[in-house]
Amino acid sequence: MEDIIKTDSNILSELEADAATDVDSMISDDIEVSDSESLQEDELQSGFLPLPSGRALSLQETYDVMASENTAVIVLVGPSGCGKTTIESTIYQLFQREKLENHLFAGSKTIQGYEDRSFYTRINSRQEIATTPRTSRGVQEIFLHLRLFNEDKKQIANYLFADLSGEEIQAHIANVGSLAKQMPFLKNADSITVILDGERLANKYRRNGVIEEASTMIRTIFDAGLYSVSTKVQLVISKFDIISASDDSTISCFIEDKIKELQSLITRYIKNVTVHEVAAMPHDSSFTVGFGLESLLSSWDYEPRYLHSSPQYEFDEPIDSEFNKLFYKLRGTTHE
Ligand SMILES: Nc1nc2c(ncn2[C@@H]2O[C@H](COP(=O)(O)OP(=O)(O)O)[C@@H](O)[C@H]2O)c(=O)[nH]1
Ligand SMILES: [Mg+2]
Repeated sequence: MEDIIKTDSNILSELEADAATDVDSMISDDIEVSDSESLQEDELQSGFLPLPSGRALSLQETYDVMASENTAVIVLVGPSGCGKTTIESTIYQLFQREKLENHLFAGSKTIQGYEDRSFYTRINSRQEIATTPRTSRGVQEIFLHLRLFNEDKKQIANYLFADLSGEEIQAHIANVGSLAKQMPFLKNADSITVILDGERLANKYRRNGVIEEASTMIRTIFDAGLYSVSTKVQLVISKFDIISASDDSTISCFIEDKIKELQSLITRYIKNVTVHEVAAMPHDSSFTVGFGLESLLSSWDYEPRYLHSSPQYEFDEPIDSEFNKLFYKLRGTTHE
């Protein structure tokens, strides 16, 4: 009797040992790693696509976004140092804290692009002397991407931002044909956002230059026919904290007059012009970070030209079917 019991327990422990080896081999990292390495090589050979880098997108790469969902293309123009990159990266950073004007962050294909640009201007640190790096990039990779959910309209819209310095535009001024050819997205831009450097506007020796540069840029773009009937223009006075700190009424009178002149210049081409005072990264602590950016964001709102999906689409089936819930989720809307 004792022998039988012994034998049984021997069998049992053998079985346990076998099972343990199986589990060991199943969870062994070594085997996993070597398998997956050889698999990866095979996959690469059969032409697998690399993962997206998250960096700024090329024009080619924006087509996927534009073809799949409603998309607004926004081109920021202004001379180097006027504050374009700071406006773009501060908007992204503000979304990490809260919603902006009923817009909720719903993703970005260019997180790395934003992080690169935000590195020097973290709003949490609010550096005394903020040092946004000169935009360094491949000529092709110029679009930053935001996907936002509009709570009021219950709609998802994509925003593609390109910033062009005066110098880049200047380089094409001599040949209007080349401006159209090299920057075809300008023609289809939903918004052209002209940035006037508030720091230079606050300096009476430099302020005339700001207005001259802006009107040259506006004429260049519009004379080349790079706009459509639905294009909107925003005139943005950046670094408004500096203007406000100067406390000089002649500056505000000058700005008011010149803005009117620029507005009437633009309305020769298009009607939809708005003016915005912005301090994206104020040095003066009496201004909040991102001052004026909410109103600017609203002015960029997507307005349908070609509808990708009908926002009011209704189902015959009961609303709570699992399929419908999935459909609403994919579409980026809720069913309320
Ligand atoms: N005082 C102040 N400085 C700003 C503001 N926005 C940007 N700047 C500074 O202006 C400089 C140029 O900004 P940047 O965004 O790189 O200009 P870009 O060349 O047009 O992209 C940087 O040193 C920023 O810190 C602002 O709202 N207030
Ligand atoms: Mg820049």
